[in-house]
Amino acid sequence: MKLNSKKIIFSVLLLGAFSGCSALISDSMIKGIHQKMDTNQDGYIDYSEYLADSNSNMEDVKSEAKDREMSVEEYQKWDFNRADANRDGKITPQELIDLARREL
Ligand SMILES: [Ca+2]
Ligand SMILES: [Ca+2]
Repeated sequence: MKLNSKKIIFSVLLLGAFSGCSALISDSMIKGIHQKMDTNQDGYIDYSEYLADSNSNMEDVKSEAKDREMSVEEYQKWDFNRADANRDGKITPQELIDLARREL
């Protein structure tokens, strides 16, 4: 399947937990993905947790970064900030749900 821009969050932020069928994503599924990425289970995804997930999908991250003419590092910061709507350095389940609703 060719990735399109609307699938980017799931190809990068959520890949591994998920494969396609964005129309079927429910809030509870997004919460489940959030829980999986929140490895220390404090209720937030911080940048290091995001990076751990992102770095495990490096081939996809590289191609997404290349499409945007960004370095991998720039792309990861941009991608994290996109989800972190209030810029407090932590992604809440609600921020992830809002992002999915916005981008899908
Ligand atoms: Ca956490
Ligand atoms: Ca936040």
